[in-house]
Amino acid sequence: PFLENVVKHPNFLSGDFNTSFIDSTPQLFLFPTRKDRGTKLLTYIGNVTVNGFPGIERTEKPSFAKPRIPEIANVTPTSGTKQLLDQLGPEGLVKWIKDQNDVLITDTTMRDAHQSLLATRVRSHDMFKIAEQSAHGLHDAFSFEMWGGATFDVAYRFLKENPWDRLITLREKMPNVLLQMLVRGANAVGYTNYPDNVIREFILKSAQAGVDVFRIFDSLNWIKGMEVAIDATRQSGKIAEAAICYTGDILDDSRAKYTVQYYKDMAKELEATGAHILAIKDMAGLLKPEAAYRLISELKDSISLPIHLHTHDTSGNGIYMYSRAIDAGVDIVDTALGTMAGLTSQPSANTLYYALSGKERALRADINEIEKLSNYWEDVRKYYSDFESGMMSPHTEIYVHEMPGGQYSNLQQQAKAVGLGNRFEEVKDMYSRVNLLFGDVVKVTPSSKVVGDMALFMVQNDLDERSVLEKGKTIDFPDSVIEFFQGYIGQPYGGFPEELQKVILKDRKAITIRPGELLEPVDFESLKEQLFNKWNRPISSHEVLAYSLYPKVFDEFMETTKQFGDVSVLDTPTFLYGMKLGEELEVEIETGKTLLVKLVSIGQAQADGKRTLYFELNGQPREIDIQDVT
Ligand code: 3PY
Ligand code: ZN
Repeated sequence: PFLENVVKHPNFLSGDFNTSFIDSTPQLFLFPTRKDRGTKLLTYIGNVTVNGFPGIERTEKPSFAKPRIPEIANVTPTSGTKQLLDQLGPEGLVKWIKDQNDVLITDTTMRDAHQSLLATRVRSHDMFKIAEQSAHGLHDAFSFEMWGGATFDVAYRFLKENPWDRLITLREKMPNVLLQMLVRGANAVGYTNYPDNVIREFILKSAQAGVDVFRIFDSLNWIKGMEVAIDATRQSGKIAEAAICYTGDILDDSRAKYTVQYYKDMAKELEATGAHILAIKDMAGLLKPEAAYRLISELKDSISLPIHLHTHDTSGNGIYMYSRAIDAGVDIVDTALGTMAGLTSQPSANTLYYALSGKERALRADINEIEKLSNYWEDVRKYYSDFESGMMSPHTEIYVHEMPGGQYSNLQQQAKAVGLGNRFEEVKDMYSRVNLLFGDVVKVTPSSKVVGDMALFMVQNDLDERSVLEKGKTIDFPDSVIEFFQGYIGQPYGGFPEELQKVILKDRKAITIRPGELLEPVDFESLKEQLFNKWNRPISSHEVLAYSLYPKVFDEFMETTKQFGDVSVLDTPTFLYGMKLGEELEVEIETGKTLLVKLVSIGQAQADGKRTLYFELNGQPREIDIQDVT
């Protein structure tokens, strides 16, 4: 077990071989007894059973059908793009993409699809159960997008699991296809700018842990905000996919700011900056079919990079739009498995497969395998039904308000929280007005949040464009809006509207340089030491990075694991709903080690609000006291 622990140790996997981590990692020699782990898990289960899970309507644990898992032969999956990258290097892979005529897909099921449909709540447990099958069934895919964006902080914050473990395990189980992540440029996987050395270290460690393709964007399409991440990716020997966020409408002459020329100029600059692939990131699903045809055709004539197109199917036009982009020669498109596709998610791979039948450029895929993988996700999606957005049909109003797929339900929640739940129509309308007030900006995390915060603020305070300018000197604007106008998330194309900037900033200063140039580098060694002293155990470089990005979230995660242990081993219904009286279940706490848990009874609440839960753990009675806070 020692060797097994060592090779699974995050420092081993993160490439920190140089340090004497074995000597400095006493936990490798501590094999927690079943009792410790068992008690902690029972405490978690007891707590969810009594108090529920945040965001889940409290009902008794529903009965879910066992997810349909396709059977696969016990052989290594057919080699794919990962082997090509290893053999040919990034440049060779780029040449391979350009030399072949079929349409390639990136499967987003494990990242953007659930980020956009289920508030990013899909757990690693459910991904691991289908990972090997996905590697077999989708061996022809260009990549799996399965990391980055909001998945990093949601894993720690809400799922109480380590996102690095997700990456490392998926890498092991999916060795044949490229793994791809979304990086918000200088904001990494956060909402604020980080020091350059944090960005570099984050990319290096992500590359070592398994990421091959880094899709890098800036929330204002400000290339300066992307340069460090692009360079770090190249330095790591991985594929730098630089993204242009698509906004506005190139078919609408009255929207003169974001023209085809604007996109072509940016594409050329990104090519010169060292991008291997160009991504068009249509984060709100605004790109219309003929616009796609025109944009992709003109980009193909202007640059020599392969083009990778991303969209959200909110309007329902996704497949038609892809079809036109494919006619124009797009190389790769993002799709999700059918049962995790459509609406605010990506267009369906299954649908695209049939949409292209009879066309010259086909989707090279085994549709039967894709259908089987989709069946699995149809079953698993039911676990997370409380996190569905409630959108039932395509929404073409997206073309008017331009809100990114993932923001819609979020802003709806924010509106409810400040008492504007029944004025959401006004909030959406204000969102597009704020966009114009700000000078028509790119809206994607984190700039989209700034526009959303301002829209809520204006509706709440009965402000309009005129009163903001006239009374603004006496108004305290939301922090995110002030920081935006200070230049702390970068510089918008065309600059800030000056009069509004003065009103919002008052006597604060704005910067025009890269925020990263002003931020002190993080001293990782001393941070490691600090965290070691705080948590009284060795800290891996992954943990140091997690703390550098999200100090509070990381600390809370450490507290939770101290109390409950590793809850990622629980099946999702138990993780979200706890147990039913009399229920028995098996929890595999590590390969070959299973706990048998039965919930026997739940005692009455005592005067202090505590209840005793009576379990059987591997046949032995066990009592757990839980504070009832319902
Ligand atoms: C993210 O930044 O998480 C996004 O998905 C943006 O579209
Ligand atoms: Zn997206």
